[in-house]
Amino acid sequence: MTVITNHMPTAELQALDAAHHMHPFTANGELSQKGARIITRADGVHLTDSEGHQILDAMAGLWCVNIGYGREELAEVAARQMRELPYYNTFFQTTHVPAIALAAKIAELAPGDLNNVFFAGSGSEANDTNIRMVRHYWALKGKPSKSVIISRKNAYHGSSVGSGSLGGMSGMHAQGGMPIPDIHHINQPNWWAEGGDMPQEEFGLQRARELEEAILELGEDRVAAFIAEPVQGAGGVIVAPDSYWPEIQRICDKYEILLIADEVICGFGRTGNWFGCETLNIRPDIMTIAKGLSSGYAPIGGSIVSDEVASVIAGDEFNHGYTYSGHPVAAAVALENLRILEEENILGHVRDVAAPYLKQKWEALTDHPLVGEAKIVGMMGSIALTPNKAARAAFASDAGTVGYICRERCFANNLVMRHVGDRMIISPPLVITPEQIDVLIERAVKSLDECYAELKKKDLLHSA
Ligand code: PXG
Repeated sequence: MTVITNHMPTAELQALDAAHHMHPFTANGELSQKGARIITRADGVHLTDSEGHQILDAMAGLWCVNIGYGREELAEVAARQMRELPYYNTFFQTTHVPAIALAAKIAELAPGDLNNVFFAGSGSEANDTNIRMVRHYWALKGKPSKSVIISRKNAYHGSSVGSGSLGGMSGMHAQGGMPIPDIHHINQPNWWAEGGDMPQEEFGLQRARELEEAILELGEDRVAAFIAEPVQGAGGVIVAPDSYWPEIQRICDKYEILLIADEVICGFGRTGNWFGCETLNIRPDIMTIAKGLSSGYAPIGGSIVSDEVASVIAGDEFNHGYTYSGHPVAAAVALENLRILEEENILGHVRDVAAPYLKQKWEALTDHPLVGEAKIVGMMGSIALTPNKAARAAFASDAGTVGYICRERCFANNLVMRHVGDRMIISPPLVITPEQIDVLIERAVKSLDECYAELKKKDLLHSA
């Protein structure tokens, strides 16, 4: 038997990892040469690696550790639930207390008539549920031809065959036979990269109206739903111009189109409200949730469904569900996470303290010679790196070359700040303090300076 402790030398752990562990979204051959960084502990907003480095995690894990690491209460709740009822299903006319309590709590927090929860184990699973649910909804309403779901290029909705098809990541579609039929993608509202000479608000309207054009082109009788993240996360924290969402809402209202807000990143305080659609004034029929629901302490996701849609679905057996739908341990952990978010007024901390402070510091990064635009909503932000701000130019090098260099500098400076192409993104734990934000910004500036120097040295400061 292989016994692994934190005291095993890093190189040996890396060798075992390289020999047996296939990493997601990774060129594993390349990684095995280099060796993965091994994270051993975490507390608050800090990670510790096997070499003892203290790293400020400005990504909250993978956009999920909203309450920060190391909350003992969640560990205790999990242990208690495992002793009492580690598992039972919710399929055959049974239920259990954690699933009941969590569904009721989510219904209380969700806006409008979003009062019904279908649980899943992840965001991907929840979006698979959504694909089947909206199509089944229209079939039950006597309109089975309404099966097309409209989504956006550069959206991320998960990695299963269904949710990956909903997403608009061309690199994913190129592998493994995606997308599935009847998914249609329109352009994203990314003004910095795609807006050309158009004023931002006009561009926002134009991109929203692509939804209307698609509905008219496909035929209203073919379209089931439109799905979008309130703020695109994995696509690079793309914040739509202000004109975009009101127009999208108008179009969904005008045509018989269900609106699915993918709140997997935006939900549970990330934008300063419980849900991103409250921040952006969107009225969805379904919301996808995961990540911040449990602050990542246990895998759980779900779909929050309007009374109208749920009542139609209730008219028939919905042949769908997962072994771990509403898993009692995950549900108990999520419930405790929501209690902490609520009782410690963490959303208030975001709105009144952390987000205004971070916004001011983040937007000041545009003073740096490499930084074009800075975007931020609540506690998710991005900066676009550019060789020429006035022209909003992309680099001549392959997209992501510069972003990767910057990310490597950040890692070396004990900061987790990710890159998506040549945009740098952050999504720190919501509990981050102003002092910790100062450290985040200090390390980001140092990394940008070092990146700039490296680009000069390597002669990479050219526009495409
Ligand atoms: N919707 C959105 C908006 C997401 O961001 C999912 C659905 C899928 O959730 P699961 O739990 O199945 O992963 C996500 C996940 C990245 C990255 O590189 C982002 C996600 C996942 C993995 C990597 O930023 N988001």
